[in-house]
Amino acid sequence: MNKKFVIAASTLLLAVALAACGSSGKDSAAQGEGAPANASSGDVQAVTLKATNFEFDQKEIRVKKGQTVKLTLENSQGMHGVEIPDLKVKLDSPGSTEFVADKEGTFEFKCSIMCGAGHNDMVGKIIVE
Ligand SMILES: [Cu+2]
Repeated sequence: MNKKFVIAASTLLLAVALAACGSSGKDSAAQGEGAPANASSGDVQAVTLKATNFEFDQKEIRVKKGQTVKLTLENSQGMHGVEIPDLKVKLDSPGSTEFVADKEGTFEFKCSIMCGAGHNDMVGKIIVE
C-alpha cells in the first residue's frame, strides 16, 4: 500500500518534471535573452562600455539599422549606469541588455545614475545607420 503510493507519487513527479522541462525549453527559445552564452549570437553586435569617473571609454558607437545589439556596461571606477532614452535602453548597474536598433539616426547615450560632479559629462553618441 505504502510502496504503491510512493511509486504513484514519483511517477507523477516525473511526469510533472518532464512537462516543466518541455515548456521551459520553449520559453527560453522564445526569449533567448536569459542565456548569456547563446550559440546563435552570430547576429548580435556586442558593445561594451567601460565607465570611469567621469567618462565612458567610447564616445561613439556605430551600429547597423535593424541590428540586435548586446550592450554591456562595466564600471571600472565609480558607480554608473547607461541609458539611451531614444531607443528605450537603460542599465542602472553593470550588466548587459539586448535591444534592436530599429530606427536610424544619432542618439545620445549617457550615464543614468547621478554619480557625482562629472555626471553630465558622461555622454556619447550611438549612430544607427
Ligand atoms: Cu552619472
